[in-house]
Amino acid sequence: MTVATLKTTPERLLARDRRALARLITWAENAHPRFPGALREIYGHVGRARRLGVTGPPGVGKSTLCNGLVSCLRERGSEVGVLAVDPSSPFTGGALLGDRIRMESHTKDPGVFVRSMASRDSHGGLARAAVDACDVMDAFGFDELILETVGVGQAEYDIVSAADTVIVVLCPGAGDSVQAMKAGLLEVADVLVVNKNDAPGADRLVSDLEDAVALRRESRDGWTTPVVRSSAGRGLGLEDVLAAVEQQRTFLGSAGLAARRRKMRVAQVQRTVGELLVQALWSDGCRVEFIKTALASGRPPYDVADEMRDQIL
Ligand SMILES: Nc1nc2c(ncn2[C@@H]2O[C@H](COP(=O)(O)OP(=O)(O)OP(=O)(O)O)[C@@H](O)[C@H]2O)c(=O)[nH]1
Ligand SMILES: [Mg+2]
Repeated sequence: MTVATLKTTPERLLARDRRALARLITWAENAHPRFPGALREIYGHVGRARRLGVTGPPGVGKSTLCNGLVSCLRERGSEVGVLAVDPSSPFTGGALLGDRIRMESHTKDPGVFVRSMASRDSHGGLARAAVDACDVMDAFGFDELILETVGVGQAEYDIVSAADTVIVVLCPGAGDSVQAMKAGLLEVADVLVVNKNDAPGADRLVSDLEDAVALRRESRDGWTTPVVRSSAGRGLGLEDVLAAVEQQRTFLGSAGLAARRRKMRVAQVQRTVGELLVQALWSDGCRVEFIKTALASGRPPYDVADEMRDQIL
């Protein structure tokens, strides 16, 4: 049976039709009403791909690194899907364009698929859209998924928690690296990469990070986060980064991986339940009227909120 004779978009995705792949990711991005049904059809095929999250402050070289990692993975025969997520838009159209240019070396390779996603296009919840897009790429049949996110905030935690392995990229000379440490990016890192190893200050940053890792009271899953150097711009250190990722995968093992993924799914369902409840809650105009009346009578906002909660539960 050819792809053209298959009827539904999910069927075509499973037959490895790229147009279906692009369309389903758009559905995920737009929270299209047909997405949950489509996911139901493909969900049995989700779970084979390894998911690598790459995050860090703006401009440290994440996209350049991802581009290099794609090349290495392709040399090993893996097919790779890349999702570049940018929570800080609408002002970063340029950054996404930059990502596209940096990934250009792979655009003619049928074993690589690159997609950008920005919050201006995602209807509520970039983390939700990112997880859904990963599921779609996973079901399509990529061996490896790379999820690049920019920034250091809560949105990145939510997004990278969809990954099996998290790489945090820093570079010397950026105050942002210190910010990243303060913001707790270190805590989510399975592998720390000091990119722009060719730039001044790299040695200092590496030793600072090694100290920080050593001081950390409890490492995630008992794994000691390695600090790896790269000069992605010059194509150096990429194999070292991948080797560190592979060591972490071996360390995690299948049971550790399954545990992480379970945790990710629980968080996903919790988030979704939250969204559904909020929708259901405010779709009933009476509740808003109740709030208005209570406030008009001079009651403090927290008291009104408490009463409403008690009424609902
Ligand atoms: N010196 C040096 N520059 C690099 C290296 N890797 C990347 N760069 C440069 O750093 C700049 C930012 O690179 P990107 O790969 O776009 O960084 P990014 O972290 O993806 O940036 P955003 O997605 O905008 O946050 C570019 O000008 C790259 O050429 C490196 O190893 N050494
Ligand atoms: Mg980038």
